[in-house]
Amino acid sequence: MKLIVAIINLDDVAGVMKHLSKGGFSSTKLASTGGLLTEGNVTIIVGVENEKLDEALQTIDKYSHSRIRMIQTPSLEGMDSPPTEVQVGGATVFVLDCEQFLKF
Ligand code: 2BA
Repeated sequence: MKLIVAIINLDDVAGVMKHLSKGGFSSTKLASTGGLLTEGNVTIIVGVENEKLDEALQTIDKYSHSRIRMIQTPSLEGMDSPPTEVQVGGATVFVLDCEQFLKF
């Protein structure tokens, strides 16, 4: 079994979770905040059987979109520096081996 930990844009999470659920996947949503932008995003965790991993990852990929954000970089020696573009997302995904899955 695998545990997917996926960091997703707030605007995409409803679509991702709806389609995971349609595909028979259970998921849990946790509020999170990006370290660079310090904006809210969402982390979802999904426990999946090994043979269903690709299907779950494809669903997360399909319903997560990338966005361009502007960030203000720190000024140098008091001079204002222009805002810098960063591309955020689609999803940032970690796949972990899950040793045990228990429900009591
Ligand atoms: P943030 O930390 O707010 O980062 C937003 C975007 O800023 C990132 O988009 C990336 O394009 C850029 N960025 C962040 N840190 C950077 C760095 N040290 N050097 C260069 N560019 C940097 P994404 O890569 O799509 O990440 C979206 C969100 O996913 C991140 O929001 C963070 O919450 C999470 N994330 C990304 N990589 C991670 C990692 N290795 N570990 C934990 N969380 C991660």
